[in-house]
Amino acid sequence: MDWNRRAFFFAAPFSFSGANLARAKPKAHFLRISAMAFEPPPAGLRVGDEIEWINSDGFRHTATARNGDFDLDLMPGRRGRTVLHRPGAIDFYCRYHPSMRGRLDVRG
Ligand SMILES: [Cu+2]
Repeated sequence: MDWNRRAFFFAAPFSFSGANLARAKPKAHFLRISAMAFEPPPAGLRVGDEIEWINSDGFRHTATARNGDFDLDLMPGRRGRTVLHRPGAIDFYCRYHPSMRGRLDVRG
């Protein structure tokens, strides 16, 4: 067995595991803010994924995690990204309008 064949032989069980590859690849999700509200949070969030927050409203808003994981301040028309670092439920709100809130459910 030459070196190339041997490398293929050992790598194959991992490279053909499509489910593991799909799970390892982080995704970007979008969460829009408009009409003084966060749109419903995306489903299927996983650790390592990103949320892109889009402020489509005419007012300044924040996306602020109650657990301190993120705090984005977004002027009207601006967007920003946060990364999900840990599993669990993350409650978020807007610091300027505390009645605006939502929850991200992040799986490990
Ligand atoms: Cu706000």
